[in-house]
Amino acid sequence: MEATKIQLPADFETYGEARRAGFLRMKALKEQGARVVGLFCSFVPTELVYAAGALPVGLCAFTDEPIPAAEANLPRNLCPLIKASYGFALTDTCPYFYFSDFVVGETTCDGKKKMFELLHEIKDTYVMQLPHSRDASALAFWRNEIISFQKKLEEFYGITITEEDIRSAIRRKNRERDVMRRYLELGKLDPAPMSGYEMGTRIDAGSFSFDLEERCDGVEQRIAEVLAQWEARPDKTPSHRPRLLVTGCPNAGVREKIIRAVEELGADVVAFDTCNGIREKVEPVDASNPDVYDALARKYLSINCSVMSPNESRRDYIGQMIDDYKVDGVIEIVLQSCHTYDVEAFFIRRFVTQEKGLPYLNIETDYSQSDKGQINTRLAAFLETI
Ligand code: BJ8
Repeated sequence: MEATKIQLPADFETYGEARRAGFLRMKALKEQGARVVGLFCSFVPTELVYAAGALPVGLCAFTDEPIPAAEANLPRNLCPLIKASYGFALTDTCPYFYFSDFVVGETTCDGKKKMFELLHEIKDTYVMQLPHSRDASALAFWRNEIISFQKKLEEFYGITITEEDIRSAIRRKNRERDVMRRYLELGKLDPAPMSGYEMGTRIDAGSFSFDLEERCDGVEQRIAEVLAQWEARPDKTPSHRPRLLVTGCPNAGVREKIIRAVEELGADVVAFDTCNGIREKVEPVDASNPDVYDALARKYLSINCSVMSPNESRRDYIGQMIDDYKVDGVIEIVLQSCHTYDVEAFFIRRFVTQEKGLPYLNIETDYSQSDKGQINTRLAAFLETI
């Protein structure tokens, strides 16, 4: 196996650094009167938040620091992401939560939707009722939920959101999706032009630069740099490092002990079927649809998260990614007590091993460091099978 060389750009910011740097920017924006809406999930149509002249901000949920406090009110055997989300609010240690005018939740998984009831006691938490299928009645129901969310924004801020406001936000968000998708698709190049650790971090950290256009421009610039470096590489032979696809739950809270670790062991993470990967970015909102709410409803219902049932489209998409990114193995990350990803892993494992003939590794973990050594051993053994 080739020596480990994770090349990070000189200006690379870790997720924690980007999160801290964003605090001051957010404080300054609030002092200038900015409207801020806190959220947790890819299903929330941020187009409406932008259309309201507000900034959507992803709330802190990716470290174990506030979990002990959260466990005073929540069961211990709950997903760490849910406990951290609530814990940060409870301990008042997430400035983004503090600066949010209100929070938007969604009925994705059972743990989250019940946690939002507790969260509402701390701050106004508006919950979108997400249907869990994609048939015609689900689509009509979700379209109505989107209209209700618009009303919430209008009433809360005392404004009127016009159709043109929404269409303009759709154009801006579609551009963002396109830029992020092109950045993530650099992983199709062989040898891999950058680390998966960088890719995932940059996507997550991007949410802390609140100017959408500036964020897009920064990533466009990084795409150009990466491509120029890749074209100029002295050795033109393909890499022998295993190329991995990571799928499953959001991975920001376990990125160091899984993604960074496997790259240090000699593999390249080239593709992400996750919410900080291409999952939400692959399909734009259809700007030509005359019914703007139908366009939003269709786009967001198509997200291949395991809370949807059935969810075959996730398998289809993973299969396509395996081919397009020339993947040699798949790692599925399941956060502890995440039942939907845990159960759906049965289909993903069978699909990857039997239909695609590739090795598959399932890692169930939480945000603690207690299983770091064991995970490292399993990752090393997994790479031996490729
Ligand atoms: S669209 S992946 S961000 S729901 S909180 S389901 S890990 S038990 S986060 Fe998610 Fe939206 Fe889907 Fe993406 Fe499991 Fe934990 Fe629930 Fe979770």
